[in-house]
Amino acid sequence: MKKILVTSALPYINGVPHLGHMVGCLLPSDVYARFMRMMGHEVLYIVGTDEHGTTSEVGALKAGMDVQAYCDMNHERHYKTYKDFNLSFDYFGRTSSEQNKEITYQIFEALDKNGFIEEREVKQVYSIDDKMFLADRYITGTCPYCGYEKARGDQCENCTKVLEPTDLINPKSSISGSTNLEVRTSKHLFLNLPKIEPKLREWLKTKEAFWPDVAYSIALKWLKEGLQPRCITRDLKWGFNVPKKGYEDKVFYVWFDAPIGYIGITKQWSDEKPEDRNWKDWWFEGNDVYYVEFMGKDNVPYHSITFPATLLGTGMDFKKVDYLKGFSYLTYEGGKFSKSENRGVFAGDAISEFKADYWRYFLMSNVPESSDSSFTFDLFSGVVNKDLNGVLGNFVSRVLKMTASKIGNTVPAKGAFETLENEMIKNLQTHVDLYLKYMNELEFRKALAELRAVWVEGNNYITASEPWTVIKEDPKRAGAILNVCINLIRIFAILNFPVMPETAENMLARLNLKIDERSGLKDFNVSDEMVFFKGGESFEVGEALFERISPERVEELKAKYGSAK
Ligand code: B3M
Ligand code: ZN
Repeated sequence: MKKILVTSALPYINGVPHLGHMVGCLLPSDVYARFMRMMGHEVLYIVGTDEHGTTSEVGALKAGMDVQAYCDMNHERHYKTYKDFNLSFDYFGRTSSEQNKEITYQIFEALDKNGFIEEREVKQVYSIDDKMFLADRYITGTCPYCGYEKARGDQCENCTKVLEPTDLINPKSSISGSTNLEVRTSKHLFLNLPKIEPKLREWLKTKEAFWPDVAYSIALKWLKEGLQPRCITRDLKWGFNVPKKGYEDKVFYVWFDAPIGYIGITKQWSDEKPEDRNWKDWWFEGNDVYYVEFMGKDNVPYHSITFPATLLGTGMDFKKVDYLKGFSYLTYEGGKFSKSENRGVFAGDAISEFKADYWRYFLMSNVPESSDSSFTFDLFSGVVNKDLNGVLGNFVSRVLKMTASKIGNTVPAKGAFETLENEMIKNLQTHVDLYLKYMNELEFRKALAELRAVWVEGNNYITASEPWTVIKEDPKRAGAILNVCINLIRIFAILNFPVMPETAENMLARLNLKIDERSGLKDFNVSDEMVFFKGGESFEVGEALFERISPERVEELKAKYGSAK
């Protein structure tokens, strides 16, 4: 048994999560956490809201609310959305918590003591019309590196290059659109990344063989381009005040305290039950902890360079990421999701249309692992109708209905396995082994293809064994075939659980069973599992597992959520 720490990029408090956010970190982190629990490991899965920075100040201003109240309200909204998607985090915390403040201060003080913090005069963009310093994301302009015209002052989302606001060509305020900007000078604190670089390179080298390409290559690209000292303070009100003389009026930059938030949230979790939880067990001297982080590729530089450098600079033995899973993007009907243009399916809407598992399955089987992937309602309905209804749902209802009508609502007696069964079990074990292997390796697309192949084996088996014909001549053998099929329903449910927890529980409930979340997949052996039901156990047929999506419904959905431009 291993201790596995799982974190997902912490969503910005004022953002409205869409399917791209779900698939680009949150869902895969949940699938992985569930999977690892079912493999018998001790998992701690941490998520929460990223609350500081100008975006929150601006959001609160627009909502006419105090920033704290605005964040409280939105924290609840995020929490509800992720619960609706059945994310199984152990704690959903906040980067603005007292715990995070305490740890952020400790880390800052250690960095300062070790000589990694330096003071510099900086030029900052002040918006005369908005009467405020425009931080980072609130300045847009042309990226000096790739020419992308809508680059933000903190990062160009086109080439992923991290920027300083003053790098932008033709900058304007994205709050008011004003170009009436001027550059003012003030003193700020910088994290001296070049000074930490030797330690960082040494650490990063140990990841080369393990990290997926998307993540490692971004980290490497950053190092090649040369690290610069990074400004970690801002002239804002909402944030942790900087505990250093002369800087009390400034706050830490959101990207300084946000990743520390993983630690702060772990402490929130442990403070709730200090008698049996200790955040330090997960974050210090963590040779017994395997730490996996999930995020979109634009987050990779912060998690592969700045955050590890921050931790390394403290000289304390903080746990650092062991495996960094970075994702590309999900497109919506060939374009981008956009709240302002009302294009795309946002997480709350998604749940109002279909239950979480429809989305979970579609998104996980199309997760943008090595390149961007697309969401369209045509693709979505195809997958729901073909895989979920045609293969999985069809198998379950066919088997249970047939058994109920021909035999009754009890599982028929088990019989001796014949060649058909032995062949099927062999094939199934092959797919199961691959499924477990790919899940272990975080190769989700491949894993989901194997999961589907598992269901297909069930359908092939029932087609080949023809219990509806056999029953006329040999009811005992037909019963034995249906016994195998009902055992398969249980097996499928267990295998489905990390991806489709609700469906799995629904399938098991028909068989009067519950899922074993804490080790159900450990040493999963198909032959052993195939003899779980001996016969005589009662079951219920239940409703269809999934609804089919008609072409008319697809058109309605496209019209409702916007289609490609
Ligand atoms: N909130 C950025 C994002 O949502 C940021 C992640 C923080 S992770 C510590 O893309
Ligand atoms: Zn660019």
